[in-house]
Amino acid sequence: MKILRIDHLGVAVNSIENGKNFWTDVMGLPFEGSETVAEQKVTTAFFPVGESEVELLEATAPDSPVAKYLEKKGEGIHHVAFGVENIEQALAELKEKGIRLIDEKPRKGAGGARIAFLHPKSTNGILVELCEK
Ligand code: CMX
Repeated sequence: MKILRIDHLGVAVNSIENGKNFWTDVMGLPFEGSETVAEQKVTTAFFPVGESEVELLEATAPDSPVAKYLEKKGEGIHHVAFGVENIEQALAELKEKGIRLIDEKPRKGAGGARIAFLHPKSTNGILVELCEK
């Protein structure tokens, strides 16, 4: 498995509209636009930082994973995404090593990326996303 970079940090927020000023006006990051990923029940907004990005996540439905997270923990870092060269190969290797996969096969994420999540119980309590662009 080849990890290329930290692709993005996913930050759960109650409202992108209210949350984005900190990242633009205070931190000085550009706002790259937002996109709703219907399959994940989230709206995302991206703020590039070097070769990585901050991704704000707002739930689009009460049963969204992000809505559940906000209810339980409040706003904060929701996941860390690693860019990989070959996501199928990475998932096969991690499964072989006994890591609990949330997604056995990649699914569609924001920006046309192919993504898959690893369960926090296998990863020191962090929701890890693999992402191939
Ligand atoms: N980070 C760390 N731990 C998390 C977590 C997160 N984001 N979400 C849940 N957990 C923990 C819970 O606290 C819980 O721990 P305890 O058992 O110690 O209490 C455990 O994981 C299981 O959580 P749960 O509430 O019982 O189960 P959920 O139904 O909330 O499912 C998870 C959790 C991770 C499997 C689910 O949220 C999921 O499939 N996430 C992946 C998809 C996703 O988050 N999509 C949104 C992002 C979209 C994008 O970037 O495009």
